[in-house]
Amino acid sequence: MTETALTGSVSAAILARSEACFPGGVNSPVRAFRAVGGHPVVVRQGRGPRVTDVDGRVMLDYVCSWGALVLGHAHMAVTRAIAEAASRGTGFGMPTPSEPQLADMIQGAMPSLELMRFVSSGTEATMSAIRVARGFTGRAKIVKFSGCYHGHADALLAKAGSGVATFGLPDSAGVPRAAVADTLVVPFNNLHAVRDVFAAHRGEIAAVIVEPVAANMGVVPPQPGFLEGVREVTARHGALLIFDEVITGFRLGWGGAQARLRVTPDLTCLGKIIGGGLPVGAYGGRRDVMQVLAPLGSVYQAGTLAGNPVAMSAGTATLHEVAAPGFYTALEDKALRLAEGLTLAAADAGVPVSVVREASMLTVFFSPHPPRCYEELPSVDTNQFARFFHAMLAQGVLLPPSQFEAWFVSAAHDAEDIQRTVDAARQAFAQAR
Ligand code: KE4
Repeated sequence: MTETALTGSVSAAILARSEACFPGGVNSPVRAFRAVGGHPVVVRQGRGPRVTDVDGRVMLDYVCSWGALVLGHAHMAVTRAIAEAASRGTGFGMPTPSEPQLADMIQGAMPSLELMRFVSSGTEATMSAIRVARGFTGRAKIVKFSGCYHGHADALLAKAGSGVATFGLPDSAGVPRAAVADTLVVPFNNLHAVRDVFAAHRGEIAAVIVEPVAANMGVVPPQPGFLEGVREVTARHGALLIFDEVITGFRLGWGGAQARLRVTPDLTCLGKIIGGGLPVGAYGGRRDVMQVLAPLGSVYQAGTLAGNPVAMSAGTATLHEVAAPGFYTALEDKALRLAEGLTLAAADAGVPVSVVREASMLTVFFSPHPPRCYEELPSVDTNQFARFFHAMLAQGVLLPPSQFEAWFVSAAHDAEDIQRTVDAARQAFAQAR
């Protein structure tokens, strides 16, 4: 299938205009399809598990706004809540009842968020959590894991330095070395490395930030004991443990990864699902830690649209739906059936893949062994994934346009959609060989 097959006249015209307005024609790099080649899909609308592009092509969608749309597109409860909130005004820059309404639901699901603050993106949530940790501990260094992505704040755009030093190097142009000088980068799932970095920087580390189930190198779950070990080391050294649950929050279950894996962080970052597809992020945790924030304390963080009532309403409507008894069981059953079907289809096609699933998110790694950390990713065949991606797209199934992202199943995907996806994969694996 040629890469341009899916670009019709309207898509091409809109992409041309977009390229005249935005670098690469997109407002976020991954949307440009650079990792898989070809032209981006230009979406006109979404409904349930499907999106329709501007040339009228309908596709089953497993991007789901990068995980935010756990209910699927344009869920009636969410769109009604947005319209109703907007009819009362789109924002006031003043406290509104919508903020504690959403916060109460979050706290009910994740009691570790004794105090929290809403922001407008996951990046703002993690950036602010780092600042709070540094303000609370009076320490400057932070530890992150290679392959974990926490948004684009300078201090978190760091890649592993060479050797034991583990000092971060800028992972992007425009990030000065000074900005990552206090960022230590160690391999995910490597508890020895965590212990070593704390031993080497005794009393200097403010926090460890981690995706409790990594999903930005594809889905890479923690090895047994890893998170428990990180929890023990941070507590012993007086450092804070920050769970970046922007993806896993309300994705892995009502209480997110911290409930599912039974490890309680000091701070949690949230996003995506809590906004129901609108721009919402949040960070929160221990009361004593969060009280360093202005106006109570001396750590500053602010935001014009933080707690925006329309966005709050979308989040509240979404959490109300996912709180329904049996919601996550049904969602996870679908993802299990999809993962099993994909595994069988690849085996029948003689294509070595590892399907890694955590609850309702999964990644098909084109490698016989599932990667346990970023350093094991080179064994994955990204060219084969790109061929598979386009073969699926040609059959009307839209996957995340990168081998190192997660597929998201929504409550709107039904048994027929799952079967259709597996049938398309049967063909696509054969074509990707
Ligand atoms: P945003 O600033 O993009 O809302 O959130 C940043 C972020 C923080 N933490 C985690 C674990 C994340 O996955 C993200 C953003 N996720 C990516 C996709 N994996 C967003 C897609 C994009 O960058 O366009």
